[in-house]
Amino acid sequence: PDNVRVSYGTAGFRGNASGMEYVFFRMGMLAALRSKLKEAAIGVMVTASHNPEHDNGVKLIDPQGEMLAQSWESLATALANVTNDQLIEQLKQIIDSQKIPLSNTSFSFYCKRLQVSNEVVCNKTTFANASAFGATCHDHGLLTTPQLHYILACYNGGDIKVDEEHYYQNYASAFKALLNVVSLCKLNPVTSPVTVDCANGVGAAKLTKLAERIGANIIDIVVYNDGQSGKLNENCGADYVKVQQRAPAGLNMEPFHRYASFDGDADRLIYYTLDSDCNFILLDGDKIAALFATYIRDNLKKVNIEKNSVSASINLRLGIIQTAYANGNSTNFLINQQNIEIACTPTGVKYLHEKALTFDIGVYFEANGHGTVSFSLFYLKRLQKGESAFDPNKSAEERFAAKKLKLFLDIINQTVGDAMCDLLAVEAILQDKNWSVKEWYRIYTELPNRQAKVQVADRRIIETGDAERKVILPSMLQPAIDELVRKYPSGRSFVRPSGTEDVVRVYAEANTQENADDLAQQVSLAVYNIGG
Ligand code: G16
Repeated sequence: PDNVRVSYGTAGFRGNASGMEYVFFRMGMLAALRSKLKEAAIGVMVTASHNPEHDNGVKLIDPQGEMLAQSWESLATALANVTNDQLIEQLKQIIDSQKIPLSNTSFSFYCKRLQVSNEVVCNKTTFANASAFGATCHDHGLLTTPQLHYILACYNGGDIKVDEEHYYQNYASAFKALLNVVSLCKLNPVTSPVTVDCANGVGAAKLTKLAERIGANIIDIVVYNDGQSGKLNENCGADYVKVQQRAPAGLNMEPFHRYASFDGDADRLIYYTLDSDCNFILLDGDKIAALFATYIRDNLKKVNIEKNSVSASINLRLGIIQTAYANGNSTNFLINQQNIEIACTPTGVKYLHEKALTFDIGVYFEANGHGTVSFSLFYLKRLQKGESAFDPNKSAEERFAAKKLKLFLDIINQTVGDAMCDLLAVEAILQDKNWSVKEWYRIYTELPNRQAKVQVADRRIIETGDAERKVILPSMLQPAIDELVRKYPSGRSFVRPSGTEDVVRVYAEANTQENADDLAQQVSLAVYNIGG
């Protein structure tokens, strides 16, 4: 349409489903071209993730299950925005500039659908590829986003028969194996259930299947918001719970029970509970990252991997990657009390993932619950040595810790943040540590914080730097924020244009909830006054 410009944002294209057909159609073409270039299958994920039901979205997945290379995001944006008259010319430009061998044949890609009103666009996507570029299309039907990443990575890794069942079998057995080890070779039933709000999305049916493969005697999962009645992501789901800092509508909570929420496509996970005074306690991506990283670090200490290294001079680097949304107290806790290295990137798991790969063990989580862990090959090799039963230099404790680390690695979906795998990982760690949710949330206390959204005339006038912690343009905005922040003890605030919604996001934290709310409101007002 005239005057409409779309862009490949934080996680692909998003918008009202009714106006997105041409974007899907063209992304189908681009996926086929990328498939020819990479000589591998490319994923096409149809979802608007945490956005409301009337929205839809599309993103491409690269061969190893990673996000589309950033250099291709601008090609995607250009292709999506040309007029029909310019389309062929634009495709030719992409083919020439990327030196795409059009004669390459037999490359397939995966396509899936998630939300209502996707059938038509999805079919167009596959049709475009099949007819215009000769690609073979595999429609995997309804999957969570991380499942598609996983299946694609396995397929391109040579397992051409991989399917959804393979995913369940893989993670169910990894979870059972880890529990088997942590409970000293006998399968302990998990003592208390975990209630999971699935945001009325695809995760409900998938989590039920995964739980069935694990067995009710081992994990007790109660699915809430399974899509039978409520609307997708409406008053429920990880984004709602995190931003509103309250339970999904209609959920009657009990103190110290474990609750979790997925988002609509099940790539985000957060936990929450009530304390004895019925205060709402959130255990978000920061707390999950802290749990994972300290668990890995503590077991690494026991394995004493360095002693077993071929070269004692090579150290394993463990790091946590956060964004500006990470709570100030989580960063303090990790750096000052746990002595764990921290890195900060802009919002978008693609940035965190990239940074995580620079560590041997990169634990990355956005505060919104989107994250996973990446492990280097070097780490894997060290672990294999560490768990070897035949090395007389190792104690039983060392081998035991190495075994746990190896099995923990197996329940992680390294391709992308995966709510189901992350849930299994949290449950396994709590089981191993014999922790209730209470011990977990007490590892540090969050600074009170507030997130807000502001609608302005054009959010693209805001440009940020320093991993989105500072506003560069408009130039008068950052001094205004700095002045407001100075008024509040432990105050911190930043603003950034969203890459998935037409809003400017505002984050504020301070010593009290009242001050955090106040600061968020003042900064929102400054954004509105300057942005119009
Ligand atoms: C996507 C991205 C996340 C990002 C979120 C919000 O999540 O994958 O990395 O944090 O959007 O982005 P923004 O603040 O730019 O709107 P999802 O779960 O919607 O795919």
